[in-house]
Amino acid sequence: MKWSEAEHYCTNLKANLASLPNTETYNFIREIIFKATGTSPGTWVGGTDASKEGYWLWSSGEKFAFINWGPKEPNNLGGLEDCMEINFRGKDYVNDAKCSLKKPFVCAKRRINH
Ligand SMILES: [Ca+2]
Ligand SMILES: [Ca+2]
Repeated sequence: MKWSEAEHYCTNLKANLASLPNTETYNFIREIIFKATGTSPGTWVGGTDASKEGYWLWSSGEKFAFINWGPKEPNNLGGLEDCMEINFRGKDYVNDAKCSLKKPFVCAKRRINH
């Protein structure tokens, strides 16, 4: 799905696209994708800078303090990349990609709901 469609799918499940607050969570999400598919396809997670260029947020509203971008990412290629993709080209590499691309995605629910 497109990033926005994927986020909508998640909110219908009272979840959001997964946020990656730390390296542990990042590794865990990559692991469950690999366990589920046997591969590491480019996958949407909840990071976006669609509302303000260069100002990244998690769709869940969690504090954004992400440091695991791939080298030279986010590069906002062509001025059009506002959505966060992990496993870029099957690699351990986080990329900003064009939100209208169709990719698999991971939803996550917070453990504690306030
Ligand atoms: Ca951008
Ligand atoms: Ca990029």
